[in-house]
Amino acid sequence: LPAAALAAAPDPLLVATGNDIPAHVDMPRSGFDYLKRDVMIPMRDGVTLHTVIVIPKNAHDAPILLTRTPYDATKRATRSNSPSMLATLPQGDDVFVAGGYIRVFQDVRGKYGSNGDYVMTRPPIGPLNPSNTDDTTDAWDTIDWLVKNLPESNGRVGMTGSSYEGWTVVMALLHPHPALKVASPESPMVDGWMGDDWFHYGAFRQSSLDYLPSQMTVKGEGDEIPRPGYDDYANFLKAGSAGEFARAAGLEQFPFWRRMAAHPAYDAFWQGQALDHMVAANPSDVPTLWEQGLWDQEDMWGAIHSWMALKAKGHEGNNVLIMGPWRHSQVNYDGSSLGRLNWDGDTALQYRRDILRPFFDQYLKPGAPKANVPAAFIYNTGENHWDRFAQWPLACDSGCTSPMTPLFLQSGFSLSFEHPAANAGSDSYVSDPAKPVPYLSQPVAFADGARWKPWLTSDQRNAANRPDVLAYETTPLTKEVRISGQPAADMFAATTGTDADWVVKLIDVFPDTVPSDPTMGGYQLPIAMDIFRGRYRESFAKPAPIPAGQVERYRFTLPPTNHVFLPGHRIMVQIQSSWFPLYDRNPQHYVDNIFYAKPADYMTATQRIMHQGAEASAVWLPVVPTP
Ligand code: PG9
Repeated sequence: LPAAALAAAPDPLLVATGNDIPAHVDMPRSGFDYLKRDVMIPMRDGVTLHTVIVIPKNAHDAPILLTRTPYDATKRATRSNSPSMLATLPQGDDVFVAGGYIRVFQDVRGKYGSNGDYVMTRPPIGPLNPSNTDDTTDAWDTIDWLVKNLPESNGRVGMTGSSYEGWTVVMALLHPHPALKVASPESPMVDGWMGDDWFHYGAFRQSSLDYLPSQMTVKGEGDEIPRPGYDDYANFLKAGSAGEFARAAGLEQFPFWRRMAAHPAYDAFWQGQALDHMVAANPSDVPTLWEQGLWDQEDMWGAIHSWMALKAKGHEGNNVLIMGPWRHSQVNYDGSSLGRLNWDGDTALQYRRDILRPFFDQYLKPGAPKANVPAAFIYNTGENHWDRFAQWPLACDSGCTSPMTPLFLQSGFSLSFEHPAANAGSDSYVSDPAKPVPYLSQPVAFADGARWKPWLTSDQRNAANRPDVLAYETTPLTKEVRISGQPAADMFAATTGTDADWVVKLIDVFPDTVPSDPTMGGYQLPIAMDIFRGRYRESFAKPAPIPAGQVERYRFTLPPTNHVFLPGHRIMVQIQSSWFPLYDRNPQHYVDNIFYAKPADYMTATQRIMHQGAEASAVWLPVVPTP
């Protein structure tokens, strides 16, 4: 066409006019088995929260399953862009899709599409939160809106979510809306200092640092911290303290980092947001499944301690403990294996199908049968099957059917149930902060999820052979040792320094020959391990230097387990004073705030572990008879 003709009557199929993005687009959704609605739900203070609602086509009288998330509601509700609701929602929602549930994801205040300010795991209204809203009120207001505005629903709501999303479930339980009929906090972040994401018994988890810029640089998804090299062992060693790494990465711009760095001890800041204490002080009637993995590398404190705290106050009736052979959040994925370990089928699906869904149905679908759910449903990682317990733990210090049994360290690096003789001595090692013990063999990058996720099951032989790791083991067992509860480390130890970390690992050593899988011969499988920062031996709130050269007692519980050490296996206990770079290094010379330790503060120390008479170091095992 001549230019003049085109100018006079532009052909839109030939000439670009206007905006290529139409003002309104409606993509065809015929063949979709669900509807998706995006809404902004108003909270009591006027702030609106972005909420994605996925409704099965032709739904009526359907229950609602709600997850409140800091991880992008739109993305959480879109595993794939598919006409099938099953393919669209996350893998772990499979059983709820099959059950005709309405699925709701909501961005927490201040994140992604929601308005308002974001506060990291915002503490409940009170001394640490002087406002009128928290994630308890936001959950309440959301549930209130959902039951009034979803004509397809039956007015009954269940909440679920893992980790941070699990924390939002626990927050909702502090003052639940009457329509919240059932809940499942999965690996909830409950106490960031004692044993969830930020610290373990006061030792700081440097792996969490990337989380800060990824969550708080922007409303959406931020970047992780750029690294000078691939190996985080080298990156963190070069930086010095965790505080120095954080400063160099620009984290001092984040208010949450400044709060955390100012509170290295378990003071009012951490105590004031420890939800296990709060749920027990303010127990709800909502039937609740408290779930965590037996090798949960991120939040292994929250669920078990909340459930134990509720149980101690007599609220077992509506609170159930679930522990599968899983890494963090694996409950929502395939649970057939973890690291080198293979289970009897997809244990995560078994749990979702046989316990989670029937339990939710019972409370959310009038007329549904009563679910067959025991007080505790825990995988037996030695015998490879689920156990159903009418009560748990089976062994503990008091009130259980079996007492705890000490497994004593002995001379000659052996371990046995006999009390060591009065003069059986001690062993020592030199802990050098310049050469800390790696938690995984180098090179190790926190960003390498394939190694991070199963790391708690990793073969401990690399550590066992280091001169700064003590390894004690039994002879091959002639009969099984069955444990079901929480092991406890009980160490009598001295250091030439004035502060020290103690890492204690309970390990199942496989026989040299494993016929079913020869490459597993001699595998050292961690069953329960943790780290304890020595300055907190008398008080978590008020640290104190360790008197150099003096034997002190260190007692701390290890993560829960339900395991059988089989005949032919050995039991091993390893002890070391660093676990790097996962945990920041203890300078081994007392400084007020380890975040700000200077290079000159890091000192070599000789650590002595006693195993004699009144100083009989042991790991106390929840040993139970063979049923
Ligand atoms: N473990 C993660 C987290 C929870 C809460 C605070 C910080 C991190 C998570 O997986 O959500």
